Amino acid sequence: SNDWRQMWKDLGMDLEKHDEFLAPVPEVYGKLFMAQENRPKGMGYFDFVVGDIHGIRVKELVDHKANGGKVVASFCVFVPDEIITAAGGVSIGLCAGAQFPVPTGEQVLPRNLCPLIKSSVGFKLDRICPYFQVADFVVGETTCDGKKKAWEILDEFIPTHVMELPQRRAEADKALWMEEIRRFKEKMEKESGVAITAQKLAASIKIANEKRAALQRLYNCRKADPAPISGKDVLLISELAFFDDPKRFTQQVNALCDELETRIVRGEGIAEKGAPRILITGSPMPIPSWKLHAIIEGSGAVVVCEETCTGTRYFETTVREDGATLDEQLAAISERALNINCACYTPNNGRIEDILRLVKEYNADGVVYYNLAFCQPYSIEYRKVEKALQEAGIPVIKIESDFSEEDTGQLQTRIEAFLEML
Ligand code: BJ8
Repeated sequence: SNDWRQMWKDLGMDLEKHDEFLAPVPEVYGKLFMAQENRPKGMGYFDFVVGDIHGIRVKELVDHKANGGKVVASFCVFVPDEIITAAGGVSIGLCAGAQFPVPTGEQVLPRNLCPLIKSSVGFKLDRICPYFQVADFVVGETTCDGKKKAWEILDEFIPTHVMELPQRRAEADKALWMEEIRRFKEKMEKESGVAITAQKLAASIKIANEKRAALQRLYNCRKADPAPISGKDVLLISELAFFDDPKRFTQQVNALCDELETRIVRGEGIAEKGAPRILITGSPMPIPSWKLHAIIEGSGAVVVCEETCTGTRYFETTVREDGATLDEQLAAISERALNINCACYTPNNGRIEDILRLVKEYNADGVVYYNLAFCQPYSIEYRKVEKALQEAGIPVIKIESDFSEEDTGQLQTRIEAFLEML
């Protein structure tokens, strides 16, 4: 609408480039999502969010700022939303999964770098992401080398606060992260002018946990055969979880779950009963990286779970709600990050246990190991995951890819061959 154009202009966006970027979305989205047969009606809300992806939600953030609130952008599930919310801020997850801004990212970053990082930085440089434009500052983390070093460059374009995430989980590491949590709390208080109290923090922990619980409920629905919802629809919901209003989002996910639970009772599904069930594990799939799900589900299988940060790693670890004092609450928030099994940790055997458990829980027939090109932590960890899966007799295939469409044909062939084997 015209209103949004003025808003985008006021946010300093490149309108021409932005038009070019969004132009193919309706067609791609229509084919991939809207064309699914027997799709749950509860997807209507999420279709609406995508249909107006740079509109109404951005307007809410602009209004939030006009009322004196802060908007904080982040790129990792380790960053504590709870602290941002408790200071009256809004937390927006900005990881990007589009090919479009990658060449621009490559102007300031090496080409042989993870596409997620190049895409994220490219969005800022291209000025085509209104969420980036509306953000007051960015919170980075010292996870993989690529991200850690990219923050130095991003900081030239938008203020970037870096949290030092430890690489191990011993007592000294826990103490370091606890200090980083405290330093971030102080940063948020300074930026917002709002003192974070135990009462405010308790409320924001509850909001974040309720969102996690709704996503867990959604994932539980996928354990049914036939699966009541497609993997791509759930992936989309996970992607939107990073920037939608948390309370509204939680309500909509729960409404969808009511419908899915009814479907399960009736034995209704999106895929046929007995269709091959796939668990995906590996690098995150930020919006709009739908390629792998599209290929798998286009080949007659159904994705039933993602052990990724746009999947179980986003919601399975919650924050304990029994903290009575601010110190106890901050400790609980700090604990959560150390329980997330990201490949940036060493060792990271918990991830292998998670994958084996999830294969059982979701009754998966095979595992697709998704590795973003040049993502070293996940690529190296493959060896251990593969060995554990082989020992358990679970078929696995490693797919290395990026956000471009260049390898679609080749991936299709490999996935089809894998599915035939199951
Ligand atoms: S908790 S997975 S969101 S760091 S940027 S590691 S894809 S080379 S994103 Fe992550 Fe936090 Fe861990 Fe999750 Fe690889 Fe790319 Fe690095 Fe990445």
